[in-house]
Amino acid sequence: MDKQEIFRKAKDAIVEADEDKALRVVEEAREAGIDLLDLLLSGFGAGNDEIGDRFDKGVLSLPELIYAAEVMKSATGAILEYLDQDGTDSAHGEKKGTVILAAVAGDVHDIGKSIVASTLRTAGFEVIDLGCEVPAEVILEEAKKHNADIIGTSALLTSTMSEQKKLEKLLQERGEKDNFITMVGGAPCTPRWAKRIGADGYSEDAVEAVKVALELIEKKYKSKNKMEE
Ligand code: B1M
Repeated sequence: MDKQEIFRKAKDAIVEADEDKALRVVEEAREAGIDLLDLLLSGFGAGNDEIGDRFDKGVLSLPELIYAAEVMKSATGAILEYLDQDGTDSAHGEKKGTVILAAVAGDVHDIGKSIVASTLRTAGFEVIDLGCEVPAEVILEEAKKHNADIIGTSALLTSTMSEQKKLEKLLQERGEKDNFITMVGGAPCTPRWAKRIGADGYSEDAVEAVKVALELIEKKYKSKNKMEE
C-alpha cells in the first residue's frame, strides 16, 4: 500500500470515527516504514480538519465531534508511544532545557499539545506537561518550581487565546519576564499574535516547535554568556 493510500485511510478513520481502522492504519504505516509523525500531522490531521469543518458548518453534532476526537486521541496515543520509544532509544547527549507545557485555562484541546510535548522530548528537552485548562498563575508557579527555561502554551479557541496574553502580563507584573522564554501555539495563534502579546516564539506545528525552542534556547544562553564575560 502506498503512502497516499495510507494517509487517505487515516483521514477516513477519523471522519468515520472508526477506532479499529485508525489503529490498523498506524500498524500498516509502521510496517511500510512511513514517518509516523507525518502520518499523524498530515494523514490523521486531515481527518481532524475535515471534522472541524463539518462541525463548523453544523453538519456534525457535538457528540459526533467528541466521538471522532476520541479516535484521534487513540491514534495519537499509539503513535506517540512509538515515537517516545524511538526517542528514548536514540536519546543521547545533554539535556537541551526544561519546558513547561500547558493548554490554557478554559481550553480542553490537548491533542496538539501532547504531540508538541513528544517532539520536544525526542529532541532532548525535559517536558513537564501540565495538561489542559491550566490557569496562568499555576503555569508560572510550576515554571518557577521546575526552574524551567521555556513556558509553552497552547490555545485552540479564539476565546482562550487571551489567557496567553494574561500569562505575559502576569510575568511582567511579577518581574519574571526575563526569567523564562515564552512560546505560543494552537490553530488560531499567529506570529503576529505572539508579537502583539510579547511572547518570544510562535510555531505552527510540532516540528517547527522544536526548531523554535532550540533557536530560543541558544539565543538565551549566548546572551547569558555575553553578560558573564
Ligand atoms: Co473543538 N473546536 N471545541 N473540540 N475542535 C475546534 C478548535 C474548532 C476550530 C472547530 C470548528 O468549529 N471548526 C472550534 C474553535 C472555533 C474558534 O474558537 N475559532 C472548536 C469549538 C468551537 C469547540 C467547542 C466550543 C464546541 C462546543 O462545545 N460547542 C468545545 C470547546 C471545549 C473547550 O475547550 N472549552 C470543543 C470541544 C472539542 C472536543 C472535546 C470535542 C475535541 C477536543 C478533544 C481533545 O483535544 N482532548 C475537539 C476537537 C478535536 C476539535 C478539532 C476538530 C480538532 C483539534 C485537534 O485536535 N487538532 C478543532 C478543529 C481543527 O483544529 N481543525 C476544533 C489536531 C491537532 C494535531 O492540531 O491542536 O492545531 P492542533 O495542534 C497543532 C498546532 O496547532 C501546533 O502543533 C500541533 C501539532 O502539529 N500547536 C502548537 C498546538 N499547540 C502548540 C503549542 C506550541 C507550538 C505549537 O508551543 C507551545
